[in-house]
Amino acid sequence: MPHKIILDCDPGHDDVIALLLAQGSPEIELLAVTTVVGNQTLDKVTRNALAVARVAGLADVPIAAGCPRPLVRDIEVAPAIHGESGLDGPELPKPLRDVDPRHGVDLIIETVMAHEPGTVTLVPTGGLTNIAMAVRREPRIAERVKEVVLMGGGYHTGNWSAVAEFNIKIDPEAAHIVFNERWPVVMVGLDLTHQALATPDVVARIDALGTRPAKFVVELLDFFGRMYRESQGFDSPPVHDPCAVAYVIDPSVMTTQRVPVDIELSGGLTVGMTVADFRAPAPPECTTSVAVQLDRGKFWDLIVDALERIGEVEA
Ligand code: PIR
Ligand code: CA
Repeated sequence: MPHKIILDCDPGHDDVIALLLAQGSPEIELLAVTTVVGNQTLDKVTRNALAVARVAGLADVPIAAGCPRPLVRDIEVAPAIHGESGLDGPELPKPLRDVDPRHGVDLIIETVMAHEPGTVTLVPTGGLTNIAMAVRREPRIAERVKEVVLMGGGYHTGNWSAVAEFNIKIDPEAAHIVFNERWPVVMVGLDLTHQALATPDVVARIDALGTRPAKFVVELLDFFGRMYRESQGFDSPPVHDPCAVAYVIDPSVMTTQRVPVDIELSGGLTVGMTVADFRAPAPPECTTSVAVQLDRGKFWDLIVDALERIGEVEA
């Protein structure tokens, strides 16, 4: 039985790779894609999702737009990393399909409630606004969702401040809601994703596939890599978001540790910090865990295999 997931994203270069990984993996049944303000404004990231659906040959999965701004804070986007479009680099095809008329938050709730309890995994790869709104609007999803496997946070490092990661920092109140719910949360944070560097050998493997979707990924990584080099001094760019999907496909792709995690909301220097308490043992009521160590070989094999399965897609 494949794992049913809802991908809640803000595409975004690495969000696109997460989408392709989900689409090309038989272990995953993609039930819905929802978008949220983050790397760029909601209209831009939603347009990107629709365009990428065409690149990936994603036909029947609904794509719905969610929240256009964070719960409390002002909008903060990331053009220095993802460009003005949110997906600068490759030429984007005109979308072939329309956005689903439902609100993204409603689509999340409807989808979770329509499936058996304990069978749907939420995979957020952007800010947590939609997920927080969904669980406030329909609290029963907290028991129904199997788990929340999110890309965000970091217990030793930040990228949007010294101690905060972008997805958490842009909507810390939403993150606070999500991390304090009863559902299990697996935090796939920067500690893990900074091990998923798209080094030249990896890019060459993807390039060698020769298909249109693979070329699209290579062009994404080219732009993303340049931005990461210029603005953060990385030799190769970390592909954050597919790490969360990879965990759902095969949890043995990384090690995790069960530790309490909470979100800083009021610190002068530390707003959006994911405060992880590594003092053992974790109390029995602890529902959060953090990703620690990536099996790089397994991870890149999953990406290459998925692209291979997607194969050639008609333009
Ligand atoms: C990546 C992101 C935002 C800012 C930077 N500097 C890098 C996006 C990615 O899409 C990912 O989901 C997360 N936010 C990593 O912080
Ligand atoms: Ca993202």
